[in-house]
Amino acid sequence: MKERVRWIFSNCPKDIDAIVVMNGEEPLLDVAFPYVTGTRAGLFEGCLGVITPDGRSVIITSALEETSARGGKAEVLTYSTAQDRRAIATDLLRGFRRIGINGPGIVHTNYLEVQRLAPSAELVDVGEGLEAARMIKDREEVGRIRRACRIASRVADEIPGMLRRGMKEYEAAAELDYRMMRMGASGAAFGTNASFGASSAEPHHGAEDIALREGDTALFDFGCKVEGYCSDITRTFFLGEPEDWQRRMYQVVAEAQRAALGTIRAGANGRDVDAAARAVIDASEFKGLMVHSTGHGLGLSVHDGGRMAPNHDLPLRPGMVLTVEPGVYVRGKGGVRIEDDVLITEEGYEMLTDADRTMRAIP
Ligand SMILES: [Mn+2]
Repeated sequence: MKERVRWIFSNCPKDIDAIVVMNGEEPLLDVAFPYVTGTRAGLFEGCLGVITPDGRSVIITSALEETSARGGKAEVLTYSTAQDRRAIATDLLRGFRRIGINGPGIVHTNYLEVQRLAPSAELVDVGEGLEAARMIKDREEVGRIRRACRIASRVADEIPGMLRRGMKEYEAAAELDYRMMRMGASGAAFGTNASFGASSAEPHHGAEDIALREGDTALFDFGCKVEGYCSDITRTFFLGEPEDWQRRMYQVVAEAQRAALGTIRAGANGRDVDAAARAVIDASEFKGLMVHSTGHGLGLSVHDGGRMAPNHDLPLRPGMVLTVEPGVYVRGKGGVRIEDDVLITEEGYEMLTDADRTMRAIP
């Protein structure tokens, strides 16, 4: 944990005396909280996580979550009353002149609370530093993502055998979530997307009361969490023999993904990976129909900082985990996306999701 804490401070302005993270009420939990405290379970609503540049990591918690807190890697200070909590926190924060807070993750009332607990300190938003630190995963983080990717991949491979004509999108989504949890995931990483027919042309469709029909393009974008860490995969299938345009759409997207993967290595830039994928699509009859970026960072959050997009500077470094997900969307008809998760290495990348990605027609 000391190494993690020092790594965080090395990504933040030099003159920060401490960083304080706080969760709001669920679902307004800050993923920086488990990151800086090393906790795996617990909500810690209203608790304080405090780290200092010497590598110290402390959780101030009530007895309610003391056991969860002790399962993590931080020192635990337990309070019994609100007065007690204030005394412990004030004491811990005393003497700090500049305290970092995670701007994108802290709710307003908690921000005011930190200011009350350390009235003479200046609060500095270190959100960018925390995000930069989180972009590079350590071995333990990669291990959790790897397990989440393995589960999502096995479930992706089960989809062809699971699909039935007339099945509703929400039934398929529920089935995917259930199967991921049966394999040990703590839950879905985000609202599972099962899109049939025209729905598959909406990149962020959810799962609705729409039935699977002959000739449909069926797109599934889903992932799970393992000890807080996410996977994110997309596979697209065809119900019955695909028409020529569907077949072409799949071939072009698959080629775009191969082109993107071919450029990935430490030292490359995310915008060039994006350009490689986009060039394949824009040279085809589907020109201009990839309406999103090629990939994004993945970790404690599904969009964990960093994007591979046009004109977006993202130097790739070993330890980053990114999605590679080109897609083509023909409005009103259907879309194809193929998404995998990769770990950037010195030599290139390691594919973390290994589900079959050949074109599959469901008979
Ligand atoms: Mn996805």
